[in-house]
Amino acid sequence: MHNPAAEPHQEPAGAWAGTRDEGFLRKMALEARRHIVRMTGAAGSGHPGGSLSAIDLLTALYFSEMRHYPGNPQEPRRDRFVLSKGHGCPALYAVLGMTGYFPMDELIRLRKLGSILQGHPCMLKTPGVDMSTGSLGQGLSAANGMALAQRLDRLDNRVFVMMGDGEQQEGQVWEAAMTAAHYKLDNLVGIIDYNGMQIDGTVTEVMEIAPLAEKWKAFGWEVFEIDGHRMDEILDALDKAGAVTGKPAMIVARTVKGKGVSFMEHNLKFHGNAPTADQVAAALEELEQAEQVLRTERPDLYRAGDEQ
Ligand SMILES: Cc1ncc(C[n+]2csc(CCOP(=O)(O)OP(=O)(O)O)c2C)c(N)n1
Ligand SMILES: [Mg+2]
Repeated sequence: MHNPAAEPHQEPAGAWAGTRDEGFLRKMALEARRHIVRMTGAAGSGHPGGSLSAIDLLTALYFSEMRHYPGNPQEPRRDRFVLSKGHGCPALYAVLGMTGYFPMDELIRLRKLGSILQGHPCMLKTPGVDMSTGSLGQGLSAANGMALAQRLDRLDNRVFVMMGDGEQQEGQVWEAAMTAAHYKLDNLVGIIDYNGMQIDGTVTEVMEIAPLAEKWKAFGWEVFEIDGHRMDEILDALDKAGAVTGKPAMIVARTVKGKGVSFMEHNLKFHGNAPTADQVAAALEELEQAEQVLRTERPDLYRAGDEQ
């Protein structure tokens, strides 16, 4: 019988794998934010707000937590990631590019005809994308299937899935929540990007989802509530989620839509609108200032030759 676990496999590539260096992760998140701003600006469309709220979490996943193989995207032992809030894909594309799944100059071709980087993630086009998403509410169901399959194959890899807070209003999410608990999927970790905003209003105005953590607990999940922009809290929650046995784990991460670019923060306009050329310049200027702060705090990260 075919047993993928018995096959030789590549170790994760790149110096970032498994790092706990918060300064390094903050540096990567800043770089990813610049890519998000540039690529949506170049595309003239896309979803910068929900990409910027998710990017610290995605940076921790791809540069620290996940076992993945950019040089061999189909490696059977890879952890899986499902971006259920598929419109946030500029964030995913940034970390996939930075960790080496494809050349960085692809990023600027976001949403172009024939590009490998479509407006929503496509598993047939983009190396490193394991599930096509964009229709909200479906990702957790797909992740459940992956987690069950990996259990059947006796693989020890894990499945991570990120959902939006507005997405919690989809009924399918709660069917999938029951399923994961019923099957005790402790190889599954969910993350909710709780930025308080959806497409055309706050989540509270459109359809309240609170008390969110309590709901997931009631559905049989172990729940961790964190600030989704603090690397220490993110790493700690991922550790704890990884240690949960007998049930799935959910990280409810409080975030800010548009985080890191002041005029995008809490601004509904940047849910689904790209920055203009002037706004791209202003955003990059702000991110450069943030980089200066980190450079002062952690000069070791910026020694000549260490620049990425
Ligand atoms: C089934 C479905 N309905 C509607 C949409 C259109 N849509 C795209 S993004 C979005 C809002 C999502 O809000 P949230 O889940 O909070 O995402 P975030 O704030 O992280 O961008 C909506 C309604 C969709 N993609 N799929
Ligand atoms: Mg939201």
